[in-house]
Amino acid sequence: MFGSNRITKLLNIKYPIIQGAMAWVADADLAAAVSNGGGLGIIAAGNMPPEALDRELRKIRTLTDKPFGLNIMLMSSTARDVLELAASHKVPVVTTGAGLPGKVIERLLPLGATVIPVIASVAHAERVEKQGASAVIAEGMEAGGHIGEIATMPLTAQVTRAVKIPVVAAGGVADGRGMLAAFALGAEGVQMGTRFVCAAECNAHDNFKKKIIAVGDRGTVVTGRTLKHPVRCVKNKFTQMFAEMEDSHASIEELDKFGSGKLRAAVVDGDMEHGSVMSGQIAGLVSKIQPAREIIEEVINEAAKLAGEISRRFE
Ligand code: TUI
Repeated sequence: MFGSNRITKLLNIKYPIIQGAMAWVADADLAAAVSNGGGLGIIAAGNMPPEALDRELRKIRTLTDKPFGLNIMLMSSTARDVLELAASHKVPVVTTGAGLPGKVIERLLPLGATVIPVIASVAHAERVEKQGASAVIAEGMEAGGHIGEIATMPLTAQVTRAVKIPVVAAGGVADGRGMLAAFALGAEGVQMGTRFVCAAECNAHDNFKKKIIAVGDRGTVVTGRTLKHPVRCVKNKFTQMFAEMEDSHASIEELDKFGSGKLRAAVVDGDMEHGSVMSGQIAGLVSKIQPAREIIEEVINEAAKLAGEISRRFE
């Protein structure tokens, strides 16, 4: 129930839905499930040791013959190794986040890879377009994890005006209504993270999934603004303590030390109080665990039905 557009053609996928790259969460199992469901699954390298990432990249080829992506978190000390693994494994699509992707584009474009940076401003979108990016993911501050300052609606509306390459909207999208809203603003695809945490194939701890299902619209908070590194997480003891440390002007070193290992604690150990439970503001809309394929089909069918209803309203 979806024709095709520049994003489906560029990525060679059925539906223009990309799974958000979530460190510790987005492994070969989740990415393969999304790709097999007609979207684009993404393995998040995060801070993964290169040997572990090498195993995930081998594994995904055994789980799907569909296109998939790899995300390079540019702030990570392993980003260079990840880039070389993307090259040696001939990963078809590479997304980048949390930094400027010039070197990634320079290295991978000649190899025929599709490079799609996540951007959080118009200036950054224009810059990566000039550098040769194939498309951009415009991620608003409704998203979970490390975020920019602009909300998805104004960001998407302005980025789609500013660049010629296709734009994928991210942050605050978890259903067909959100997808259609993004398309109304000129996006040609959406990226969803929070909803895919609750995919049946996602290996995140059950406590994490249950937490996403339990929280409402006001369940998340942004910490790290004083570090110029804002991160959105579910409100808990960890975010409360982090905010208190920021209020009392703790040093970057102290905050880094306090934050270290907390995402793993949430995703792997299921510690919902002392872990960093990264989630988007749309968590309140996520109500159940379902196979990735079902999530994708539900979103597409809802968007298609709603598009018809809305167009009739304007006749
Ligand atoms: O990267 C993300 N989201 C992330 S990365 C991440 S890993 C992490 N682990 C532990 C603690 C903290 C983070 C969790 N979530 N999204 C993509 C994104 N990129 N959002 C914002 C940006 C961005 C911001 C500034 C990209 C480029 C940029 O460039 C400005 C500059 O001058 O560097």
